Amino acid sequence: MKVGLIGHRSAGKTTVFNMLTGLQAQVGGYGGKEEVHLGVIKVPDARVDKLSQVFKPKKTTYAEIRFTDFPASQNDDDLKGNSNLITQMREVDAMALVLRDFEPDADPLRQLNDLLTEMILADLTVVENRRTRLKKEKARPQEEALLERCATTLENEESLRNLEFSADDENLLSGFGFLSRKPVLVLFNQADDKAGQPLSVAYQDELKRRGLDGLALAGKVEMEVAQLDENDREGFLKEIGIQEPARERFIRASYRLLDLISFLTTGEDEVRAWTVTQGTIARKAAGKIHSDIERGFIRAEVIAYEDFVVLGSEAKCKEAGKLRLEGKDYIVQDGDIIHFRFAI
Ligand SMILES: Nc1nc2c(ncn2[C@@H]2O[C@H](COP(=O)(O)OP(=O)(O)OP(=O)(O)O)[C@@H](O)[C@H]2O)c(=O)[nH]1
Ligand SMILES: [Mg+2]
Repeated sequence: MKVGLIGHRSAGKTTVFNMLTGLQAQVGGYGGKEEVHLGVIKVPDARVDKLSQVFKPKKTTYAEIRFTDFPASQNDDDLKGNSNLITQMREVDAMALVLRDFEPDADPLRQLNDLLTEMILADLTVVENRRTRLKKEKARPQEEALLERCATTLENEESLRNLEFSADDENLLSGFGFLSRKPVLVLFNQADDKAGQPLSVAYQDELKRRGLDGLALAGKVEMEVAQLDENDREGFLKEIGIQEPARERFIRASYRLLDLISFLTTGEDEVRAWTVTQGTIARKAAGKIHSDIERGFIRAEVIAYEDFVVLGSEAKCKEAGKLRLEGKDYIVQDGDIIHFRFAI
Protein backbone atom coordinates (compact mmCIF):
# COMPACT_ATOMS: atom_id res chain seq x y z
CA MET A 1 0.00 0.00 0.00
CA LYS A 2 1.26 3.45 -0.91
CA VAL A 3 0.38 6.48 1.19
CA GLY A 4 1.27 10.06 0.25
CA LEU A 5 1.87 12.75 2.88
CA ILE A 6 0.51 16.03 1.64
CA GLY A 7 0.19 19.42 3.23
CA HIS A 8 1.14 23.06 3.19
CA ARG A 9 4.67 24.29 3.67
CA SER A 10 5.99 23.61 7.17
CA ALA A 11 2.86 21.74 8.20
CA GLY A 12 5.07 18.99 9.56
CA LYS A 13 4.94 16.49 6.67
CA THR A 14 8.56 15.44 7.07
CA THR A 15 8.18 15.36 10.84
CA VAL A 16 5.21 12.99 10.47
CA PHE A 17 7.13 10.99 7.85
CA ASN A 18 9.97 10.52 10.34
CA MET A 19 7.47 9.66 13.05
CA LEU A 20 5.94 6.94 10.88
CA THR A 21 9.12 5.48 9.44
CA GLY A 22 11.63 6.12 12.23
CA LEU A 23 13.87 7.66 9.54
CA GLN A 24 15.70 10.94 9.95
CA ALA A 25 14.85 12.98 6.90
CA GLN A 26 15.71 16.63 7.30
CA VAL A 27 12.89 18.68 8.80
CA GLY A 28 12.57 22.43 8.66
CA GLY A 29 12.23 22.84 4.92
CA TYR A 30 14.03 21.74 1.83
CA GLY A 31 15.95 24.95 1.39
CA GLY A 32 15.02 25.04 -2.28
CA LYS A 33 15.57 21.33 -2.84
CA GLU A 34 12.15 20.05 -3.76
CA GLU A 35 12.77 16.36 -3.33
CA VAL A 36 10.48 13.54 -2.35
CA HIS A 37 11.28 11.28 0.60
CA LEU A 38 10.42 7.59 0.39
CA GLY A 39 10.10 5.24 3.33
CA VAL A 40 8.69 1.82 4.11
CA ILE A 41 7.32 0.44 7.36
CA LYS A 42 6.40 -3.04 8.39
CA VAL A 43 2.89 -3.41 9.69
CA PRO A 44 3.20 -4.90 13.19
CA ASP A 45 1.18 -8.11 13.29
CA ALA A 46 1.11 -10.39 16.33
CA ARG A 47 -0.21 -13.22 14.15
CA VAL A 48 2.92 -13.13 12.02
CA ASP A 49 5.07 -13.12 15.17
CA LYS A 50 3.25 -16.15 16.52
CA LEU A 51 3.36 -18.13 13.25
CA SER A 52 7.01 -17.32 12.91
CA GLN A 53 7.65 -18.83 16.35
CA VAL A 54 5.83 -21.99 15.30
CA PHE A 55 7.30 -22.47 11.83
CA LYS A 56 10.76 -20.99 12.46
CA PRO A 57 11.00 -20.00 8.79
CA LYS A 58 14.11 -18.70 7.06
CA LYS A 59 12.32 -15.45 6.46
CA THR A 60 9.49 -13.54 8.14
CA THR A 61 7.77 -10.86 6.09
CA TYR A 62 5.28 -8.35 7.41
CA ALA A 63 2.83 -6.38 5.32
CA GLU A 64 4.25 -3.03 4.26
CA ILE A 65 3.11 0.52 3.90
CA ARG A 66 5.15 2.75 1.60
CA PHE A 67 5.19 6.44 2.37
CA THR A 68 5.96 9.32 0.09
CA ASP A 69 6.71 12.63 1.79
CA PHE A 70 5.87 15.25 -0.81
CA PRO A 71 7.41 18.71 -0.71
CA ALA A 72 4.98 21.60 -0.61
CA SER A 73 4.57 22.77 -4.19
CA GLN A 74 6.69 25.56 -5.64
CA ASN A 75 3.94 28.17 -5.56
CA ASP A 76 3.54 27.59 -1.88
CA ASP A 77 -0.02 26.57 -1.25
CA ASP A 78 -0.98 25.93 -4.82
CA LEU A 79 -0.97 22.31 -5.95
CA LYS A 80 -2.04 23.25 -9.46
CA GLY A 81 1.29 24.92 -10.01
CA ASN A 82 3.20 21.66 -9.90
CA SER A 83 2.11 19.06 -12.42
CA ASN A 84 5.03 16.77 -11.66
CA LEU A 85 3.96 16.47 -8.04
CA ILE A 86 0.37 15.86 -9.04
CA THR A 87 1.42 13.05 -11.37
CA GLN A 88 3.16 11.35 -8.47
CA MET A 89 0.19 11.92 -6.18
CA ARG A 90 -2.09 10.15 -8.64
CA GLU A 91 -0.14 6.97 -7.98
CA VAL A 92 -0.76 6.66 -4.24
CA ASP A 93 -3.52 4.49 -2.77
CA ALA A 94 -4.38 6.94 -0.01
CA MET A 95 -3.41 10.38 1.17
CA ALA A 96 -2.57 11.59 4.62
CA LEU A 97 -3.25 15.31 4.83
CA VAL A 98 -0.91 16.87 7.37
CA LEU A 99 -2.39 20.01 8.95
CA ARG A 100 -0.27 22.46 10.92
CA ASP A 101 -1.98 22.76 14.28
CA PHE A 102 0.85 23.46 16.70
CA GLU A 103 0.34 27.19 16.87
CA PRO A 104 -2.69 29.11 18.14
CA ASP A 105 -3.35 30.84 14.81
CA ALA A 106 -2.63 27.92 12.48
CA ASP A 107 -6.27 27.42 11.38
CA PRO A 108 -6.05 23.74 10.35
CA LEU A 109 -9.62 23.62 9.07
CA ARG A 110 -8.79 26.31 6.53
CA GLN A 111 -5.75 24.30 5.46
CA LEU A 112 -7.97 21.26 5.11
CA ASN A 113 -10.40 23.18 2.96
CA ASP A 114 -7.57 24.56 0.82
CA LEU A 115 -6.02 21.14 0.25
CA LEU A 116 -9.32 19.53 -0.69
CA THR A 117 -10.11 22.43 -3.02
CA GLU A 118 -6.72 22.18 -4.68
CA MET A 119 -7.32 18.51 -5.38
CA ILE A 120 -10.77 19.26 -6.76
CA LEU A 121 -9.32 21.87 -9.12
CA ALA A 122 -6.55 19.53 -10.24
CA ASP A 123 -9.18 16.91 -11.09
CA LEU A 124 -11.38 19.43 -12.85
CA THR A 125 -8.48 20.31 -15.14
CA VAL A 126 -8.08 16.66 -16.09
CA VAL A 127 -11.82 16.21 -16.65
CA GLU A 128 -12.08 19.31 -18.83
CA ASN A 129 -9.09 18.33 -20.96
CA ARG A 130 -10.50 14.89 -21.53
CA ARG A 131 -13.96 16.24 -22.33
CA THR A 132 -12.53 18.60 -24.92
CA ARG A 133 -10.80 15.68 -26.60
CA LEU A 134 -13.91 13.46 -26.45
CA LYS A 135 -16.07 16.16 -28.01
CA LYS A 136 -13.86 16.11 -31.08
CA GLU A 137 -13.91 12.31 -31.29
CA LYS A 138 -17.69 11.96 -30.71
CA ALA A 139 -17.18 8.23 -30.13
CA ARG A 140 -17.62 7.60 -26.43
CA PRO A 141 -21.01 8.74 -25.23
CA GLN A 142 -20.86 6.81 -21.94
CA GLU A 143 -17.55 8.35 -20.92
CA GLU A 144 -18.77 11.78 -21.97
CA ALA A 145 -21.85 11.49 -19.79
CA LEU A 146 -19.77 10.21 -16.89
CA LEU A 147 -17.27 13.04 -17.14
CA GLU A 148 -20.04 15.58 -17.37
CA ARG A 149 -21.36 14.28 -14.08
CA CYS A 150 -17.88 14.52 -12.57
CA ALA A 151 -17.43 18.04 -13.90
CA THR A 152 -20.69 19.19 -12.32
CA THR A 153 -19.64 17.85 -8.94
CA LEU A 154 -16.16 19.34 -9.14
CA GLU A 155 -17.50 22.71 -10.28
CA ASN A 156 -19.58 22.75 -7.10
CA GLU A 157 -16.30 22.33 -5.22
CA GLU A 158 -17.24 18.85 -4.13
CA SER A 159 -14.93 15.84 -4.15
CA LEU A 160 -15.59 12.89 -6.46
CA ARG A 161 -15.34 10.76 -3.32
CA ASN A 162 -18.93 11.74 -2.60
CA LEU A 163 -20.29 10.17 -5.80
CA GLU A 164 -21.38 6.59 -6.36
CA PHE A 165 -20.38 4.90 -9.60
CA SER A 166 -21.49 1.76 -11.42
CA ALA A 167 -18.92 -0.97 -12.07
CA ASP A 168 -18.70 0.15 -15.73
CA ASP A 169 -18.05 3.72 -14.70
CA GLU A 170 -15.45 2.59 -12.16
CA ASN A 171 -13.61 0.93 -15.01
CA LEU A 172 -13.69 4.08 -17.10
CA LEU A 173 -12.48 6.18 -14.17
CA SER A 174 -9.73 3.92 -12.91
CA GLY A 175 -7.02 5.23 -15.23
CA PHE A 176 -7.41 8.87 -14.25
CA GLY A 177 -6.10 8.55 -10.69
CA PHE A 178 -8.37 11.35 -9.52
CA LEU A 179 -7.04 12.94 -6.34
CA SER A 180 -10.44 13.82 -4.95
CA ARG A 181 -11.48 10.14 -5.07
CA LYS A 182 -8.58 8.87 -3.01
CA PRO A 183 -9.23 7.85 0.56
CA VAL A 184 -8.00 10.56 2.90
CA LEU A 185 -6.78 10.43 6.47
CA VAL A 186 -6.57 13.86 8.09
CA LEU A 187 -3.72 14.35 10.56
CA PHE A 188 -3.94 17.28 12.95
CA ASN A 189 -0.32 17.91 13.86
CA GLN A 190 -0.55 19.38 17.35
CA ALA A 191 1.80 20.92 19.88
CA ASP A 192 3.79 18.77 22.29
CA ASP A 193 1.58 19.56 25.28
CA LYS A 194 -1.40 18.00 23.45
CA ALA A 195 0.37 14.65 23.10
CA GLY A 196 -1.97 11.74 23.71
CA GLN A 197 -5.15 13.80 23.55
CA PRO A 198 -8.01 12.74 21.30
CA LEU A 199 -9.39 14.74 18.41
CA SER A 200 -11.39 17.75 19.64
CA VAL A 201 -15.16 17.68 19.18
CA ALA A 202 -15.05 20.61 16.76
CA TYR A 203 -12.59 18.76 14.52
CA GLN A 204 -14.59 15.55 14.76
CA ASP A 205 -17.72 17.40 13.69
CA GLU A 206 -16.01 18.97 10.72
CA LEU A 207 -14.59 15.63 9.58
CA LYS A 208 -17.97 13.98 9.96
CA ARG A 209 -19.58 16.70 7.88
CA ARG A 210 -17.06 16.04 5.14
CA GLY A 211 -17.23 12.26 5.51
CA LEU A 212 -13.53 11.98 6.34
CA ASP A 213 -11.50 10.13 8.94
CA GLY A 214 -8.82 11.77 11.09
CA LEU A 215 -6.38 11.60 13.97
CA ALA A 216 -4.75 14.05 16.33
CA LEU A 217 -1.07 13.57 16.96
CA ALA A 218 1.86 15.50 18.35
CA GLY A 219 4.21 15.03 15.41
CA LYS A 220 7.36 16.46 16.89
CA VAL A 221 7.50 14.47 20.11
CA GLU A 222 6.20 11.36 18.37
CA MET A 223 8.99 11.71 15.84
CA GLU A 224 11.45 11.80 18.71
CA VAL A 225 9.83 8.67 20.13
CA ALA A 226 10.11 6.87 16.79
CA GLN A 227 13.79 7.75 16.57
CA LEU A 228 14.52 6.41 20.06
CA ASP A 229 16.06 3.06 20.72
CA GLU A 230 13.27 0.49 20.96
CA ASN A 231 14.07 -0.27 24.60
CA ASP A 232 13.70 3.35 25.67
CA ARG A 233 10.47 3.93 23.81
CA GLU A 234 7.88 2.59 26.20
CA GLY A 235 9.15 4.46 29.25
CA PHE A 236 9.28 7.74 27.35
CA LEU A 237 5.76 7.28 25.98
CA LYS A 238 4.42 6.76 29.50
CA GLU A 239 6.24 9.82 30.72
CA ILE A 240 4.56 12.09 28.19
CA GLY A 241 1.17 10.42 28.53
CA ILE A 242 0.87 8.67 25.17
CA GLN A 243 -0.87 5.32 25.44
CA GLU A 244 -0.35 4.18 21.91
CA PRO A 245 2.13 5.70 19.44
CA ALA A 246 0.47 7.63 16.61
CA ARG A 247 2.22 5.30 14.20
CA GLU A 248 0.11 2.37 15.37
CA ARG A 249 -3.09 4.42 15.35
CA PHE A 250 -2.23 5.57 11.87
CA ILE A 251 -1.76 2.02 10.59
CA ARG A 252 -5.06 0.88 12.04
CA ALA A 253 -6.92 3.87 10.65
CA SER A 254 -5.39 3.29 7.21
CA TYR A 255 -6.50 -0.33 7.13
CA ARG A 256 -10.01 0.70 8.16
CA LEU A 257 -10.10 3.51 5.66
CA LEU A 258 -8.94 1.38 2.77
CA ASP A 259 -10.97 -1.64 3.81
CA LEU A 260 -7.86 -3.78 4.02
CA ILE A 261 -7.38 -7.21 5.54
CA SER A 262 -4.39 -9.53 5.74
CA PHE A 263 -4.13 -13.17 4.87
CA LEU A 264 -1.15 -15.27 5.88
CA THR A 265 1.07 -17.83 4.26
CA THR A 266 3.29 -20.21 6.20
CA GLY A 267 6.10 -22.65 5.57
CA GLU A 268 9.69 -23.47 6.30
CA ASP A 269 10.90 -20.84 3.89
CA GLU A 270 8.69 -17.94 4.80
CA VAL A 271 5.90 -16.77 7.05
CA ARG A 272 4.26 -13.78 5.50
CA ALA A 273 1.32 -11.39 5.74
CA TRP A 274 -0.32 -10.20 2.51
CA THR A 275 -2.65 -7.26 2.29
CA VAL A 276 -5.80 -7.30 0.15
CA THR A 277 -9.04 -5.34 0.15
CA GLN A 278 -12.07 -6.78 1.89
CA GLY A 279 -14.08 -8.89 -0.55
CA THR A 280 -11.10 -10.16 -2.54
CA ILE A 281 -11.70 -13.64 -3.98
CA ALA A 282 -9.19 -16.46 -3.49
CA ARG A 283 -7.95 -16.52 -7.08
CA LYS A 284 -7.19 -12.78 -6.99
CA ALA A 285 -5.50 -13.12 -3.61
CA ALA A 286 -3.29 -15.83 -5.12
CA GLY A 287 -2.27 -13.32 -7.77
CA LYS A 288 -0.80 -11.15 -5.03
CA ILE A 289 1.79 -13.85 -4.50
CA HIS A 290 2.41 -14.68 -8.15
CA SER A 291 0.49 -14.35 -11.40
CA ASP A 292 1.17 -18.05 -12.15
CA ILE A 293 -0.68 -19.07 -8.99
CA GLU A 294 -3.63 -16.94 -10.05
CA ARG A 295 -3.62 -18.33 -13.57
CA GLY A 296 -3.18 -21.96 -12.56
CA PHE A 297 -5.38 -21.77 -9.47
CA ILE A 298 -6.83 -25.12 -8.38
CA ARG A 299 -7.98 -24.53 -4.82
CA ALA A 300 -7.16 -22.81 -1.57
CA GLU A 301 -6.57 -24.74 1.65
CA VAL A 302 -7.65 -22.44 4.43
CA ILE A 303 -7.25 -22.48 8.20
CA ALA A 304 -8.48 -19.56 10.29
CA TYR A 305 -5.65 -18.12 12.37
CA GLU A 306 -7.74 -18.46 15.55
CA ASP A 307 -8.20 -22.20 14.96
CA PHE A 308 -4.52 -22.65 14.27
CA VAL A 309 -3.54 -20.93 17.50
CA VAL A 310 -5.95 -23.04 19.54
CA LEU A 311 -5.01 -26.36 17.92
CA GLY A 312 -1.33 -25.65 17.46
CA SER A 313 -0.51 -27.30 14.12
CA GLU A 314 -1.80 -27.88 10.61
CA ALA A 315 -2.14 -31.61 11.26
CA LYS A 316 -4.32 -30.99 14.32
CA CYS A 317 -6.45 -28.54 12.36
CA LYS A 318 -6.96 -31.14 9.64
CA GLU A 319 -7.96 -33.77 12.20
CA ALA A 320 -10.43 -31.41 13.77
CA GLY A 321 -11.96 -30.57 10.39
CA LYS A 322 -10.71 -26.99 10.56
CA LEU A 323 -8.87 -27.14 7.26
CA ARG A 324 -11.26 -26.02 4.54
CA LEU A 325 -10.92 -26.54 0.80
CA GLU A 326 -12.12 -23.42 -0.97
CA GLY A 327 -12.65 -22.63 -4.64
CA LYS A 328 -11.57 -19.65 -6.70
CA ASP A 329 -14.53 -17.48 -5.70
CA TYR A 330 -14.08 -17.92 -1.95
CA ILE A 331 -13.93 -14.52 -0.26
CA VAL A 332 -10.73 -14.28 1.72
CA GLN A 333 -11.14 -13.38 5.41
CA ASP A 334 -8.81 -11.46 7.68
CA GLY A 335 -6.38 -13.89 9.33
CA ASP A 336 -6.90 -16.77 6.88
CA ILE A 337 -3.83 -18.97 6.67
CA ILE A 338 -3.83 -20.12 3.06
CA HIS A 339 -1.99 -22.67 0.97
CA PHE A 340 -2.77 -22.26 -2.69
CA ARG A 341 -2.74 -25.32 -4.94
CA PHE A 342 -2.06 -24.53 -8.57
CA ALA A 343 -0.82 -26.04 -11.81
CA ILE A 344 0.99 -24.31 -14.64
N1 LIG B 1 6.16 22.52 17.97
C1 LIG B 1 6.04 21.73 16.92
N2 LIG B 1 6.78 22.00 15.84
C2 LIG B 1 6.65 21.20 14.79
C3 LIG B 1 5.76 20.10 14.78
N3 LIG B 1 5.83 19.50 13.57
C4 LIG B 1 6.73 20.19 12.86
N4 LIG B 1 7.25 21.22 13.57
C5 LIG B 1 8.27 22.18 13.14
O1 LIG B 1 7.81 22.84 11.96
C6 LIG B 1 8.88 22.98 11.02
C7 LIG B 1 8.54 22.33 9.73
O2 LIG B 1 8.43 20.94 9.91
P1 LIG B 1 8.62 19.92 8.70
O3 LIG B 1 8.33 18.57 9.23
O4 LIG B 1 9.91 20.12 8.04
O5 LIG B 1 7.45 20.42 7.77
P2 LIG B 1 7.18 20.07 6.24
O6 LIG B 1 5.72 20.08 6.07
O7 LIG B 1 7.90 18.84 5.85
O8 LIG B 1 7.82 21.32 5.53
P3 LIG B 1 8.19 21.50 3.96
O9 LIG B 1 8.68 20.19 3.47
O10 LIG B 1 9.23 22.55 3.93
O11 LIG B 1 6.94 21.94 3.30
C8 LIG B 1 10.12 22.37 11.68
O12 LIG B 1 10.86 23.40 12.28
C9 LIG B 1 9.53 21.45 12.74
O13 LIG B 1 10.41 21.28 13.82
C10 LIG B 1 4.99 19.86 15.95
O14 LIG B 1 4.20 18.91 16.02
N5 LIG B 1 5.17 20.69 16.98
MG1 LIG C 1 9.23 18.47 4.37
